[in-house]
Amino acid sequence: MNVPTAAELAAALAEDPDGLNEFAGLTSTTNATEEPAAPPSLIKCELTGHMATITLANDRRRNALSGQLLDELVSALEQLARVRARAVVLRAAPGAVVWSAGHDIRELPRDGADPITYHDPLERALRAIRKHPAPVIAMVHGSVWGGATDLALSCDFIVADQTAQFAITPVNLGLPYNASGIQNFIARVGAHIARQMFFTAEPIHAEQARECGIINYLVDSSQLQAHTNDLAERLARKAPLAIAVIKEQIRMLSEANPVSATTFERIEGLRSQVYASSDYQEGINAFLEKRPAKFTGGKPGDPAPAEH
Ligand code: KGJ
Repeated sequence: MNVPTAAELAAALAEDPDGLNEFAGLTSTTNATEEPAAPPSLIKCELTGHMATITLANDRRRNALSGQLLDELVSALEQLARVRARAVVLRAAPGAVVWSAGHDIRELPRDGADPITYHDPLERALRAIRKHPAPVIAMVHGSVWGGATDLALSCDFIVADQTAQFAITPVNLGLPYNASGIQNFIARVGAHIARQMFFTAEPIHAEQARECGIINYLVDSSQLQAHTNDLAERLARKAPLAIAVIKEQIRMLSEANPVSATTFERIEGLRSQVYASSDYQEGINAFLEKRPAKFTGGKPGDPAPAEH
């Protein structure tokens, strides 16, 4: 994979302390004959001075958030924290019209297990962004789907152009979204817009996304990169320790939402009825077979619906 190791990053920084360091495409020095070839990297990571850019680079799969892509994203963020990058831009490759298609639907479990647990790679990535010490800026051109909307909303800023649209689509899959994700949406857009987004699964377009606080800066496509880089440079000049500690306080205080153990257990019990249902299996089958889903709303144990 072409995400450099921390040692490679540190060496690159040491070689050119005053100038612009770029480490895209640095490869591991491991002898290729010792291990089977790693799959091609699904992200690209570059460091220029104190500013880093992580590019989602799997347009063939519309940057679906597979375990591999998310592991690489988490690893890149860890390495950028070690070299003290002061601002991180998260973007899709130039020309991509889908920023990310969300959770890799092919990797959702089909065996009755909770599809989005605490240890799911998507959840790990969301936490890695929220806990990253430097500000993370999502630069959005194009559509953002499902868990990718949660990912973008977990960033500290969203800079977008008029092509940006954001959808959260678990009801298209019969999937029970999880409590931390729903909390994130309520905190960012309020319960009213969260209901609109979750119940319709329809994309919110750029203007409404700006009005309801999803997008911080809505700019012309021709200015998207310049505006984002300018913001990153301004952030990189601020006191990094103060930013890191204020970011962590905002995270902890906005997540400080006391829920009793009983309530949490009730939420988990309700969710399990959904991922154990035939609707969940139908939602995934319909996506894989490229057809509209036919949902019945039957709970586990209900008799199968009669064919019409
Ligand atoms: N997971 C896995 N594979 C995907 C996904 C995905 N989310 N999205 C796209 N792909 C695959 C397709 O199966 C195609 O594979 C290829 O990427 C190009 O997609 O048939 P293959 O070539 O083998 P496609 O559909 O041909 O591209 P477009 O026509 O450009 O349409 C792009 C769309 C993003 C509109 C479309 O792919 C789409 O609707 N994807 C699913 C979007 C979605 O609902 N994502 C939410 C997933 N759910 C969640 O994230 C969560 C957490 N949730 O709770 O629901």
